[in-house]
Amino acid sequence: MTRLMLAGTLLFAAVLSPDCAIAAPKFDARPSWDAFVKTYWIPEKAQFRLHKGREDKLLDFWFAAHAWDAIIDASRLFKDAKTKAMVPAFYDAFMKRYPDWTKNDFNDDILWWTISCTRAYSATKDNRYLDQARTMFDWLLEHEVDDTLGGGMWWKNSEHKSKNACNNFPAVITACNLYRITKDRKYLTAAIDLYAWTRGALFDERTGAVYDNMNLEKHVTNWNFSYNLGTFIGSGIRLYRATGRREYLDDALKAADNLTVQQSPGGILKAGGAKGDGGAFNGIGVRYLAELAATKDGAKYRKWIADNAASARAHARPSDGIIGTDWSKTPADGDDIEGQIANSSITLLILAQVLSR
Ligand code: 7K2
Repeated sequence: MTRLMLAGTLLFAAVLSPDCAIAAPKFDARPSWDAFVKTYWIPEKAQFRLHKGREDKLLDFWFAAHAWDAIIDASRLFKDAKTKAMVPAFYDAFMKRYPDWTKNDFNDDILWWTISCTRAYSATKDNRYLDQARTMFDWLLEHEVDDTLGGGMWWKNSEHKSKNACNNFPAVITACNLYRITKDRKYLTAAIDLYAWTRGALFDERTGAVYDNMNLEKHVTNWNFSYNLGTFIGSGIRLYRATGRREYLDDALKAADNLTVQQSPGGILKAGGAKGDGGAFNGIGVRYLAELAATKDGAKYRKWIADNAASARAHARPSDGIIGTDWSKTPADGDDIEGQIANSSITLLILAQVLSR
């Protein structure tokens, strides 16, 4: 073969398969988002239902925060008027349901919402979201952080019996977001202190696992959930950005390895719960892994996100396009896929599209 012939063959190959040779194909989450909205959104209530085809239960306090996060993501990605209008509509309807968040015993629940409020503020610049995030977070700092056990924030405001990963890392994320927006250093100090205590109490440096909580007897419950890995990653990324200290990034990378290797046999994340709280965990894990994957240091996780999203979408239920808790198994028509589960899956697809651009 002459050199000219070889060049011609290569050129021909590139023209034939430009996607493979040059860029990965773009992932389109829109049809899956539309299926999710069609199945779970109740327009008259501007909220999501818990069960397909029923209106007796809406997504509750903490599931609603993650659903609002998905709305915020979708509005930024798709940019259409209908999706954008869902951001304030959902918030207003939620505030009618729960006007006073301090009535909720779970500090984690309040913190999922303070995170979402800072995100909604960044997306819309509507000050009500920022004011609400600050008011609630300042209240938590004042009443729920103390030196018992050496530091950290209590899990519940109705009783002080344990300090948990599920509230402390969301507190770090909120504090970092508030610091970025307001430049008030009290938030950075709070983030550094809360992270230091919780990392010391609950992070396993050897395996990258993030344990669940420490109780008053200093007993550590060593469950290692994807949502806690996620918020630990989100905390590390933010503190690395705010301080430039590499150790925060190294922590995040270790937890990301735990999530994408130990928690992902065969490369696909282990299924979340088939009902209840566990159904929301994987969406949270993926949210912060995707943030890491969007950075140069975390680029190696892009393939995991793309693979998981492709597998999840390939296992959408043919009758309604809804994706269940197991991203390698197609749900049956009779399966009751709760809204927080479908929301976890659509979150993965939306973030995969964001990363594929
Ligand atoms: O024990 C805590 C937490 O540390 C643990 O990870 C999970 C495991 O269970 C509880 S958190 C459960 C509450 C979360 N907030 C909303 C409440 O309705 C919910 O019961 O599942």
